[in-house]
Amino acid sequence: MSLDIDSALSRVLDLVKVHNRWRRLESINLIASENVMSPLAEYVYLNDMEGRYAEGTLGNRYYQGTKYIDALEGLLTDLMKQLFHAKFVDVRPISGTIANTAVYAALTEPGDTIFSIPIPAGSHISHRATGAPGVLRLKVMNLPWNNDEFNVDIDKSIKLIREVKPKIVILGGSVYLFPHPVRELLDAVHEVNAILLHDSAHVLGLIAGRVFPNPLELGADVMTSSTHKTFPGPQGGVIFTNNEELFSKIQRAVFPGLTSNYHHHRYAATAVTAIEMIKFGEAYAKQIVENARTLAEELHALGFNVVAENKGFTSTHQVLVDVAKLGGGAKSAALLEEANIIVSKTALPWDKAFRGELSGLRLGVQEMTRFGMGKDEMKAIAEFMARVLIKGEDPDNVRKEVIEFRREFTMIKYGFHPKDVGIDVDLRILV
Ligand code: DSN
Repeated sequence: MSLDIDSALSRVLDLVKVHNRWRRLESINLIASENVMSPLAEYVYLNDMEGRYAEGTLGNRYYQGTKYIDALEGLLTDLMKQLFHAKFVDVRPISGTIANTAVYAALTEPGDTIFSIPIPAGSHISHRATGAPGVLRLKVMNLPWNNDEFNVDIDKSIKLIREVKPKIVILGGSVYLFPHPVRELLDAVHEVNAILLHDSAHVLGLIAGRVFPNPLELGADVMTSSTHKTFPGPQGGVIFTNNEELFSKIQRAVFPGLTSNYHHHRYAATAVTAIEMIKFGEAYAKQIVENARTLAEELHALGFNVVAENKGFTSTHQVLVDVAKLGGGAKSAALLEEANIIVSKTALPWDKAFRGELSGLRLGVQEMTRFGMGKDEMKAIAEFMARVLIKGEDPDNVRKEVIEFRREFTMIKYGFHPKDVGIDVDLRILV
C-alpha cells in the first residue's frame, strides 16, 4: 500500500486540529492525571533544546554545546528544591515511570520484594509486577487495604513489613483520595532497613500549594513524581530526596542506567510552571480541593454512589464514583465521552478482579479549575453527568450544551501569558 503524501499531510494537520478543538475547547476534561500548561509555558516549550543531548550530570557532561541547557537544568533543580523543601532533586527522568524505575534500579536487586497498594485501590502500573518492577525481576506484594478508611491498613501493614522485610514500601498511587500514612509506617520501614518511597505524581501540585502533606517533610526517604497532573507542567518526571547517599545511587540509575537524553526542551516550561506554582500554587490548590468536594457532594445529592462519603469524599483533586448499578465504568465513561465529558473508568477496591468489569469512574477537577471553573460550574458538571447516566438522556443533546458551557472557560488561570512578561504574541494552538 502506498499513501498519497499530500492527503497524508493534510490528514496529520486535520487530526491535530480536531483533537485540539475537541479536548482543549469543547470538552469537560476530568481525567485526573492530565492538565494544560499556561500560555507562557506552552510558548517556551518549543525550543532548540528539543534536538540536543547533554548526557551526564550538571558540570560533568559528555557533550559540548550544553552551557544554556546546564544553566536551565540548574535553575529548574533549584526551583524544585525550594518549592518542595528537598535537598536533592533530579529533574532528568522523562516520566514518572522512569523516575520510579530509577529508584528501584538503584536500591534493589532482582528477587527483592517491594510493597505497594493493591491495583484496585489505585496502584500505578509502575508499582506493580506487570510494569517496571516485573521487568527488574522484583516481587511485588500488596500493602493491606482498609475499605472503610479508603486507605492503607496501618496495623496490618506494619505487621507485614516486619514479617516480610521488603526493600521498598511505596505509598501514593493513581487513585488517591486521602494522604497515605507516611509517618505511621516509617519506623517499621526503617527497622527492616527498607526505603519509604512516596509517588506524588497525582498530588504534586497540591503539595506545592500546601493543601496536601509534603511526604518528604513527614520523613519519606524518596519522593518521585511526574510533572503534569495537579502540577500543571509539561509531561516529565522528577525525583526528590534529602539523603545524599541514596541520591548518588539514584542519579547513576537515571544516567547511564535508564536515559540517554532528558528531553531538555521541557525544562523551560517546567521551570515556568514551578515559578507559577510558587506564585499561584496555594490559590490554585485550594480551589482544586474545594471544587472536588463540591463535585462529590453534588453528585451524591443527585443520586450517584460517590465513594468515601464517611470520610468527606476526598481531600485531593479526585472524586470516585461507583457506577456498578449504572452499567459499570466502561459503559458509563463511553456514554459521558459522547457528551464530551472525558473521564477514566477505574477499578474500585471491592471489585473482584481487576481484569473484569470495572465498577468505578475516577474524576479529577484540576484541569477545569485551571480554566477558571468554581463551585457553580462543578454543580453544572454534576448535573450534566446525571442527565446522561441517571436520567438516561441522549448524550448528543447534552453534548451541545457542554460545548456552549465550555466556551465560557477557555482562558487559563493561575499561570502566565507571554504578554505578562512583555512578549507580544497572540499565542494559540492549531484549532
Ligand atoms: N496511569 C496514569 C493515571 O491516569 O493515573 C498515570 O500515569
